[in-house]
Amino acid sequence: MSGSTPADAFREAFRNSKHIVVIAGAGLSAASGIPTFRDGGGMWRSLDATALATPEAFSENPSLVWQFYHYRRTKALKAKPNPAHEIIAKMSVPSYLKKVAPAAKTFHLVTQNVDRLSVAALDSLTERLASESVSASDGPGKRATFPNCILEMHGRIYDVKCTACDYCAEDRTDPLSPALGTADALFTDYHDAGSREVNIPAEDLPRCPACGALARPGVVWFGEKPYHLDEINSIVYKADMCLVIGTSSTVRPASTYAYRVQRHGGKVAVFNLDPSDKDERADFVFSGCCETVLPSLFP
Ligand code: BV8
Ligand code: ZN
Repeated sequence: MSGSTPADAFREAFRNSKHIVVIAGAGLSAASGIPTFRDGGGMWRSLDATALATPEAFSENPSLVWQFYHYRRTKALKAKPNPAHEIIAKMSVPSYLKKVAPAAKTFHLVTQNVDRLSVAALDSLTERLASESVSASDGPGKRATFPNCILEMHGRIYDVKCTACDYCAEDRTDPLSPALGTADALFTDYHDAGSREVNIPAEDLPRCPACGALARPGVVWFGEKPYHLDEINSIVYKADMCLVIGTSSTVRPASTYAYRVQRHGGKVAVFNLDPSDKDERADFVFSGCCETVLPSLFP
């Protein structure tokens, strides 16, 4: 197309898409104040987050791992969705998506994030649309979104899961146990280099309300099986447009999806702050903050 910019070329490709999938990572929530995993050299007390997000770390030092998740839960509870979350939420509503992709049949968000901000953005959008549809006398009820459009493949930070029985439920209580609040107070600055570590006895860590055993955060750790794998595989198989937003694409299997879409002829658009060696295979690369780039592409 003469004189078209990369943005025009992307919008044109997006317009012709039928099955759209977004793969999101920590960069999507950065503008909401949620630290990413690999920026700034160590997310918490300069400890490597990926060394804490393992079953081994938890069985060895449940007190430290719970303090890490207490810190992240507290951050997430204060966080609000940002404009990038809101754009993705709008894409989950057929009436909006049809405006920018008239041929679209399905939309899915596969998120590596556990902060639930994408769900919060979609909930507030559908509530607003429902109230508008009531006022426009279309009758009550939420405007439909694409079915099962958000897949939280690494779990949910507010879920509390038992280490012994099959109890697992959302609990936004903060702190989850008084001892976690006290320990937190000892670390005014989370960059504290892990010194003066407070060792919370297991009996004062979050316990399962059903059987009393030690509870754990309901997230997927390294070496554990992510959620919704089969569903995600069939979504990826059918997708003809994949947006990769705010992820270093270092964690498998999430990092494999974009190029599986491309391998069967789909397009890949990367939205990232930092360039990554995988970008050269993308059809479109938009460098910058997703919370400003996405609204500029989808006004
Ligand atoms: C599995 C939940 C198989 C917890 C997370 C060797 C030994 C053992 C395992 C492996 C191994 N080699 C490979 C593996 C597999 C392993 C893996 O990939 N390891 C990596 C480290 C090599 N994967 C697994 O173990 C997975 N499970 O494979 O199971 C299996 C199958 C069947 C049955 C049994 C088992 C499970 C992985 C899940 C781990 N849990 N999180 C928690 O959150 O605490 S992963 C963690 O990393 C987060 O979910 C995070 O989202 C994810 C990926 O990181 P990113 O999201 O990409 O974040 P990052 O900071 O890296 O990057 C942010 C990006 O955003 C940057 O590029 C930055 O520039 C950009 N950015 C910043 N600001 C902005 C921005 N972009 C745009 N706008 C901005 N404003
Ligand atoms: Zn239990």
